[in-house]
Amino acid sequence: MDERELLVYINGEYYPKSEAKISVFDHGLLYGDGVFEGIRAYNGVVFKLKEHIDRLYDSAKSIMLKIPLTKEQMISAVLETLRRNNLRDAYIRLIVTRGVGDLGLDPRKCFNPTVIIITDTIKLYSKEAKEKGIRVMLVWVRRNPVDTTPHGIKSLNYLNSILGKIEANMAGFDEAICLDKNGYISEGVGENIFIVKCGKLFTPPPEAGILVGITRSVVMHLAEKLGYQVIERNLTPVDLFTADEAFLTGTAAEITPIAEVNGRVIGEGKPGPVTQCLMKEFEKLLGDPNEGIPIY
Ligand code: PXG
Repeated sequence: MDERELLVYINGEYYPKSEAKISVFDHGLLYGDGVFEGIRAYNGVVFKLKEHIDRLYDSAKSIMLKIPLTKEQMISAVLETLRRNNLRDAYIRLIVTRGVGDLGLDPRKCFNPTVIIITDTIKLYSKEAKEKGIRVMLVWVRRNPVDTTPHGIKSLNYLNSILGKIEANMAGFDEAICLDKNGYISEGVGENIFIVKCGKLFTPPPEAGILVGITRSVVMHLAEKLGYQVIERNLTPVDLFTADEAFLTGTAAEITPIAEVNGRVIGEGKPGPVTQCLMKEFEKLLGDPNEGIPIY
């Protein structure tokens, strides 16, 4: 074993990255039958860890997957994985699959869920994206409606997002924005969206097929604390084209300004004052022990 290799938690054991493997009969692989969370640690504090764990267990409950650890045990396992890897700033991927079964899709054949905790050091969005804003594209693929495989369950089925991402990649855009089945703005492929109009914030409601992001909730509270009105309502593509400002939120994206949508310049084509103010205030929360759980 290479001593510098990161350790990955699988079902209570720690494996060096190159030996961290699961069965090809795992239904997470065969059917996307499982749930996950993407979490970050900043300066020794896992940001909103409890909220992410709650969402993981809610996702698991929705698909009738019983996680074989209590929430407290799961939190301890995440912190222990970070400590074993000596990480203070990290990206954490927590995955629970249905586990090993046979080649039929019946989940009753899977007796032991697979629990995986990966901790790594990836930088997810560029400094330039934050400073200049990104160019996004409204894509043809509609967000899964709430009565299909909804994004409210953070499951291993991300093909809907990947199709959106491919369209944006092919057309040379930085990110994709998806519409819901009624043609309203839903979300990015792994981010929520906000617009600013006349000093008020607007963001699509859960009915638009979104994942109710933890960053979205943090930003909504932050904005209200700063005196901005925040309104959850359906937004049309025209609302987005004509916004004064727009930005994405997410664990990876944090707050990322949008400069352009399908060729329409948003506002001045650079991060606007409300977005900049929120970015600055958001930054202050990162690494604050009151905003998460300390690793050490
Ligand atoms: N919508 C979807 C569909 C997501 O997957 C968000 C919104 C934002 O939610 P949070 O809770 O993170 O504010 C997500 C989150 C990645 C990556 O590697 C994606 C997410 C989280 C972390 C990493 O692309 N998606």
